[in-house]
Amino acid sequence: MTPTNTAPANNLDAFFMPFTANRQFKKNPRMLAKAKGVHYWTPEGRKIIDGTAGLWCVNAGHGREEIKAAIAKQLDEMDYAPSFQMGHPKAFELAARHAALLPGDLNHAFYCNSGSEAVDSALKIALAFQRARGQGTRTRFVGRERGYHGVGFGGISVGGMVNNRKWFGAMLPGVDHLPHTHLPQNAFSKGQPEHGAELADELEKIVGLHDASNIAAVIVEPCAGSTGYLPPPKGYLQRLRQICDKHGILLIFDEVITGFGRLGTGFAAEKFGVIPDLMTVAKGISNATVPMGGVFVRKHVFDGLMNGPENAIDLFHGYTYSAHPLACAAASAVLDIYRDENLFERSAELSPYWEQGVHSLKGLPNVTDIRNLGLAAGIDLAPSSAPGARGYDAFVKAFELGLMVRQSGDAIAMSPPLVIEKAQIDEIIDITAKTIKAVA
Ligand code: PXG
Ligand code: PLP
Repeated sequence: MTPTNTAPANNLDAFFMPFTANRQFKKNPRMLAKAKGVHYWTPEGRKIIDGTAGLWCVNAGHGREEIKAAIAKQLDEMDYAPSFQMGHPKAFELAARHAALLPGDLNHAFYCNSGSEAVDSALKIALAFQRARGQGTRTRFVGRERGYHGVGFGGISVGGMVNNRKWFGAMLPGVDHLPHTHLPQNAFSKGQPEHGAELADELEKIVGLHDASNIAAVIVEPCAGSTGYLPPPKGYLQRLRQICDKHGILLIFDEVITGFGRLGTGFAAEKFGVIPDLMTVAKGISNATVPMGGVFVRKHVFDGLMNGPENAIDLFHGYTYSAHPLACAAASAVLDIYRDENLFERSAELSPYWEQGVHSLKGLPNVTDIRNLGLAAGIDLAPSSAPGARGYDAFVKAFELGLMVRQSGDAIAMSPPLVIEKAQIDEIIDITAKTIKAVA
């Protein structure tokens, strides 16, 4: 049929919304029509403060003119170019800039279009690397309970969120999960919790069960985001790194949320002084203007894949839109903003104020835990009638009161744009307090 340009007015039916209760939403939609700085506006003109940087992604704030100009310029020059057996300058320039910015010898960049693609790419790079170095029996992966690694089959296999898994039987074979690190004795910790480093030792048990010669890689979020924000216990990531090194297992940090300034450093790897072998990123890489993801790879992994004949393809993997020129242009303009406005440092400077703000909510009805690290936080609420009901009510109430938060079960998470001002943090905390009281 020929497309018509007369869309039926107010018909919300056709859009199959992702991660949404479609019928419930369409009865009472929450629409966003405009965004600038740290605010959204509804179509009716109601102003909403963005407590979550969109979905943890608009780190430099909305409507950045510099990014718009860079995208427009690129679109004028060249809309699209393939990256298979050819290239365009912006991709190489961006990779060199990322390599310079990354800690340690994470100095090669593979590009894709989302965090989910980044995770699948990283898992495949890990397998290919192990095989290329003559250890092709290393095919197993280790993820972690309460981990979120996107929605590809690889990502849900290593991920640890039951609803994202239970509907989709066919997953990667050969995956084990470390225990999560959300311990009751750490409740209301400010920053990294004290207890739980020893949970990394569970990896030794998994090695004992399968033998290291069968394990390709471990993947964890250095600070778990989607399941309510779980900062790593002190010493945990260091221990994980040691055990991986001891057994020749690659360590993958999924920094889709923690990357690009969320923790007050460029990357969590820097913050914790732990360099993973592979790092996945997305979201803040392009400030969410053009979809983009990436896998940053350490020298030894890259070199390990360069061992075949020079005229042979090194990795049989890539996307039509790998290193899309518009995404590269956007990502480069975003790096200029991060640099010129010192946004990673700004995130670090604001964190104590943010920490004080979120922990001031302790003592409000049903608040059972508050966690923070960098410019993000998770607040657990006691369940009401059914699991997730109070969390959902809080999300809806906050939106009514003019604040965007994220809900995960009965936890709410917040991660404002790094350009947020102190007075706006006060506003976020104030509306959150009103929300929590309203859903008591
Ligand atoms: N890894 C991590 C650690 C993530 O947080 C992905 C992979 C997947 O990225 P894409 O771009 O494929 O969505 C993510 C994404 C939430 C929420 O509410 C979090 C994400 C996405 C949507 C919602 O916490 N994280
Ligand atoms: N911070 C970010 C985000 C960057 O992208 C860069 C360089 O690209 C730097 C810092 C370093 O800036 P300079 O090279 O001007 O010292």
